[in-house]
Amino acid sequence: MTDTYTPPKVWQWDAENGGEFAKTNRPIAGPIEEKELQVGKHPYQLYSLATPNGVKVTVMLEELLEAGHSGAEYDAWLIRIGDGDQFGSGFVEINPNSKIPALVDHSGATPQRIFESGAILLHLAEKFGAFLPTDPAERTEAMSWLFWQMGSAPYLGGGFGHFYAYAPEKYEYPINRFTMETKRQLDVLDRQLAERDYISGATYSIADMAIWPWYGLLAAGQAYDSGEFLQVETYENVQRWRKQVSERPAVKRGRLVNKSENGLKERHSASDFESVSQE
Ligand SMILES: N[C@@H](CCC(=O)N[C@@H](CS)C(=O)NCC(=O)O)C(=O)O
Repeated sequence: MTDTYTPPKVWQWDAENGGEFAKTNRPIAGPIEEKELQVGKHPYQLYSLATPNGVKVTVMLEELLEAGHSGAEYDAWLIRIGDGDQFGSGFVEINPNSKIPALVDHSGATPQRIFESGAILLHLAEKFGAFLPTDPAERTEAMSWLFWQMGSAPYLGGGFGHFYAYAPEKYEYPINRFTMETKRQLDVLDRQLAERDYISGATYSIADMAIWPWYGLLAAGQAYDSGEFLQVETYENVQRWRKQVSERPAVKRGRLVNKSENGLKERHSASDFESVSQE
């Protein structure tokens, strides 16, 4: 490995050179093997993993159930992205983008696939009339923050996280660039939360559910072992909000779903949580 890299005229795929993600990073889409998905008895079938993008959806489903929407019962199936489960034919049929989370809504006349965590949150919020304000101005504000998260988190996860924590070698340029952006994003949230209890206003919404698993856990020092490096304690409003959200029973449960260690690999019933600690 040299310190500099001169790109060749034509990029070549070196399957062994993807660092920790060598098995999953691919320049092509589509399935690599025939593999059907399992289907349980509940209206919602979730295929996911307890990463920040996955947790958004399990928190939303648990919040809906906590709020008494029994129609939101779900089966959650584990997709091990490190083993390439997202490239199985059944998964690619429900998400041609081969990334978790993906949901199938069986509550209508024909099953409806939904991929992209933001689209899943919105689908469920509209279906149950919950966690999205009905006032048009408040709804638009919540949507702005939902889409802010979808556009911003790749700089955190795919940028900062990869170059600071996962890259096989550390380089100053990308670490500086993405640290700057990550701290700027934390400051955006900190200023927003200085004036309101939740991200988009006085009430907890799908905007909080989308943002908390990324920026809440980052602020808690639970992402990329980067708490001290980013000085996360200095974002005081983010700290107040992330603690408030993490106390919600549905958040505690949602975080445990599709977790291969110290959690529930699969979730098929509320009673499944009795076997694991929610603290
Ligand atoms: N924009 C997508 C991103 C989903 C995403 O990046 N999922 C990651 C896990 S957090 C994944 O499945 N990675 C597997 C891969 O890239 O092969 C969403 O919000 O749903």
